[in-house]
Amino acid sequence: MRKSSLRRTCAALAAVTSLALAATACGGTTKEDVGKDSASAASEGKADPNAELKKGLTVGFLPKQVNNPYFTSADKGGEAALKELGSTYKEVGPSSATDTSGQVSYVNTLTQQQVDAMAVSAQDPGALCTALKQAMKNDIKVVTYDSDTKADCRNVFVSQASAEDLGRTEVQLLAEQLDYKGEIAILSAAQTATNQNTWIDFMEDELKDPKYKDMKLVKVAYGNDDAQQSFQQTQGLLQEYPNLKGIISPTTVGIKAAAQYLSGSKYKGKVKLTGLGTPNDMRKYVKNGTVEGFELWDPAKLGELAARTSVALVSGQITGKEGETFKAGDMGEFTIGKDGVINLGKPTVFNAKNIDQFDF
Ligand code: RAM
Repeated sequence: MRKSSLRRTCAALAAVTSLALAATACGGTTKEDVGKDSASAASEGKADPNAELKKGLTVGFLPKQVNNPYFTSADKGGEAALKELGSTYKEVGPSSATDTSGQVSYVNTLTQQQVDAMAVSAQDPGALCTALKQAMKNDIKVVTYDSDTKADCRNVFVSQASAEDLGRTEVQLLAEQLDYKGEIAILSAAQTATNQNTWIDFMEDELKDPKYKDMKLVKVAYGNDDAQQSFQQTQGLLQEYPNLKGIISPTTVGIKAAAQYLSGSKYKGKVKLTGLGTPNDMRKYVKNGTVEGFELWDPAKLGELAARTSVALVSGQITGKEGETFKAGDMGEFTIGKDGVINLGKPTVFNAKNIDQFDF
């Protein structure tokens, strides 16, 4: 048996049996080894940009939440790219965006199944680390997309756009809509979500600029990427803060539920709403005057880039180090930035003028 297959069989054993049993069977894989930092594994070897892309690979997608239309689009993009590249796609994942232990089990499942790479959108920055390091230790490439873990717990993070740009522009969009005045709130996803929390940090920083001195962030509420909870949180915000003038919801599930609530209430058009939404979810709320403008990237392109990055890693074209470049098919060339982050590009701002040009 090749060393790598032996290691991967051991990973499978460790994931399905007790660690002690796996340690015996695999000649000394100890609990300590399992928890060890695998950052070196992440950047092991030298990148060969001319290496041929491997075929016949299996890449597992593990979104934050499987029944979220945003991830359905993202993962479909991944599936189409893998098919084109002659590899196999599979998707596993929890149905709730707050099931972190479920996500850990799914990482272990993919490790047991000895996939070649996994693309993961993390519900929590740290909770998946041990399981992801175990996967990397066993020659499985780990890409995070959409929502990152810690940098040493994956090879590369495929980011939708610069987190700083996203956070700051959402505040700018809302400020223009409410003329730089009034109380505002944020309706986020899960309290642990790495992506939303990073954007919120930049929103809070942006609000420190004196030009926002007449705007006040009164609350960050969490709808857990659940339609009903997000709807109720919006209702709660307006009851608690009757002078609320605007809401930023940096989640496709949250912004849709908030728009639905506002649209059927006396606040329609008066309380401004922006954030991150899909044009297909938000079209009717733009047309009926509930929402003026919001932004997003194309989720399918994000999934496609995650798939192409996974295959480039397994093929040795990249290892995850800053400065490495690779060609992602028709998407063009990408360069790995600081901390192993690849940016998809700039988001699009949607409003009544352009929304009909988009279908996702
Ligand atoms: C939701 C999820 C996802 C986020 C989008 C904007 O679908 O929270 O992680 O990127 O919104």
